[in-house]
Amino acid sequence: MKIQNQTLASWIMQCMLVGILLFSFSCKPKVTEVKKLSDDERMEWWRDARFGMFIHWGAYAIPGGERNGEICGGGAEWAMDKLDYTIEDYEKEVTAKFNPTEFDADAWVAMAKDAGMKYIVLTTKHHDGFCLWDSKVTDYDIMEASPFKRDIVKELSEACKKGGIKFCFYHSIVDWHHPQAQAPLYPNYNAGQKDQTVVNPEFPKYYENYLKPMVKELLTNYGDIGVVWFDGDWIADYTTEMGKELYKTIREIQPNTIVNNRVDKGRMGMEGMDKEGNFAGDFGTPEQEIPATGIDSDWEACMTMNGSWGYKPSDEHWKSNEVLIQHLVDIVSKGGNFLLNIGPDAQGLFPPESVERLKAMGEWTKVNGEAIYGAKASPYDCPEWGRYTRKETAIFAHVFDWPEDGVLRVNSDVKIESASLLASPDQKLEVKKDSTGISIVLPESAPDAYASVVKINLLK
Ligand code: FHN
Repeated sequence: MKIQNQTLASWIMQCMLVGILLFSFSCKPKVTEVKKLSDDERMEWWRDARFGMFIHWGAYAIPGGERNGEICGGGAEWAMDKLDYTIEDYEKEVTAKFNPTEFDADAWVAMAKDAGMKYIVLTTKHHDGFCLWDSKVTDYDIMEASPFKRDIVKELSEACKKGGIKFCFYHSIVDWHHPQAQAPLYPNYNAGQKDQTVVNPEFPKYYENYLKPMVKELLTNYGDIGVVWFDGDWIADYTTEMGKELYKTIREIQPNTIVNNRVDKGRMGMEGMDKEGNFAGDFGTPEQEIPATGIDSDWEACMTMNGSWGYKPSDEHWKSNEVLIQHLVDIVSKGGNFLLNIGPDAQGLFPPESVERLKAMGEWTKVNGEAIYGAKASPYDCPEWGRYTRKETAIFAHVFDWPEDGVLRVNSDVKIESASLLASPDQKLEVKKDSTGISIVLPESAPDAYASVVKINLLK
């Protein structure tokens, strides 16, 4: 009987052990084997995408660049610095009131997709230090410091996944809220760290115990991250060693993630490309400007629709649809990507002016996307009538100025098999060759007011 009891007891123990094992396996998140890609393979989706949406969103949407009747110059996301909030004022008047109940991640993704954008870069933390995700590293986040208590990064990353858009995140190295990120002699939040000789001895602690763990958290809890987009690289406290280490850390967690060049110290100001030297980062980041000519490396021009990254209702200097569409073409013709910004309001809605522009870009990309996605830089100088982009078997002539005589003069090197407008692909256009060069006979009026695209199939 004793023996039988012992056998029964050990059998029960064994069953319990197996049960515990099975339970713990079923609770573990599925780990998918990640194949480490070569650099070209890793960059492929991004090089093909060409067009993405930048979203500058945070509690700064509440003041919208205005405080007590004063309007700040430049970007409204700098309100904390420019409108002289103390940290306490900002927490009370701004972050504690951030409750964007109209936020609908699926609607944002749908608008990006309809515009023809292939990826979204969201500001997870801007210079004001407020975090849009449920962070275990800080309480200064959407769950603890604001009444909203919804993890915005989770909602948007999931909506992106569902919608087939790459989710990417922006993260500021500068932090005007964290005590260790302030240069002690500069109570003005280390905003621009105007005197680069002043050293903040606390900054390495902020880097090690705050910035790095946050980046790790974002890379671990929100699925595949397309791009990590740093900003605030200019402060002297942040070093090239930190940048290189951060880059390595990111690639260790998600080997195929792409990282912008502001992770290191190589950026040449707003021009955005790397200085000579050994710097970490996968692409250059010209800001509010487009290089004059093509550049033989990866780059992405980021740009606002009006003059502000964050929501700023007083700024009515909206770029026209024509300018935005022609910027997209210009950038792709020079081998770059276009990251176009939206500054949602404090309720979580895109400003109507932005929605209107996104729609116009969507109408254009629906007809002419073939000349953008997967297209490469023009092999020729800019023609006077517009721009060229190219693919393996075709050249695309983007005509900004429709020729009055109805004849498009193209580069004399182009070996044309046939030509047609992307707006009416079944209608072949007449191609003429004479002593003056090669020309394509166009219909009387342009199918698109801003950029009509002629696809030139090349002779094999
Ligand atoms: O200071 C920021 C600015 O607010 C905005 O985020 C842009 C986007 O590229 N970057 C900074 C300046 O380089």
